[in-house]
Amino acid sequence: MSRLKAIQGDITQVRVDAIVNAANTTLMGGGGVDGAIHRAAGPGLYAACERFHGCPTGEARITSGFNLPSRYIIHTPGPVWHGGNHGEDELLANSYRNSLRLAEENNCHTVAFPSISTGVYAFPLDRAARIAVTTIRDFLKTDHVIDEVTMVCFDPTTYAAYQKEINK
Ligand code: AR6
Repeated sequence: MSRLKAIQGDITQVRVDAIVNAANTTLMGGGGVDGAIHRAAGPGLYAACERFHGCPTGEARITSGFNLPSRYIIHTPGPVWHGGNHGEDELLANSYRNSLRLAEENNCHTVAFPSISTGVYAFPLDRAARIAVTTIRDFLKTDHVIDEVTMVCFDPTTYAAYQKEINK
């Protein structure tokens, strides 16, 4: 059975060992999924994130899940789309890979991702889905900690793009 699946839903409601947040380099919250996660987790998350003093694009940091049903939140700033010739593909792959690495190090068996960079950061959806699915599958080949990765897609178009890529 595949260890990677896509569902449509709100990632703040999902109960897994770690959810990933599509953050920005300040890690101090924002709109989109980042805003939703901060609102649902409560003010403790803001205080925890403050201690990191930011995070470079493609890297990841982990905090507790605070008021969320999930145990941990992994924060990663994905790349802003600047046309595709500014290392965007590699940076997006780094966000997925470094998040999975932190999940593995923290003994997480179940991990949920939003569609990183395809909202405010304007990364083309089909290209992002291809990179996400390839990177997650490559990681899972050598990982023996993570049982299941779920792509939690907020809208039907995003869900269709990931579903198509997973079924290829
Ligand atoms: N659950 C799952 N997915 C969601 C949710 C949710 N509750 N809410 C939105 N999405 P975006 P980015 C989807 O813009 O492109 C923030 O301000 C959304 O529909 O949240 O990486 C940060 O602070 C889209 O499919 O993230 C950064 O400044 C996907 O999540 C910036 O936005 C990503 O959209 C990051 O931009």
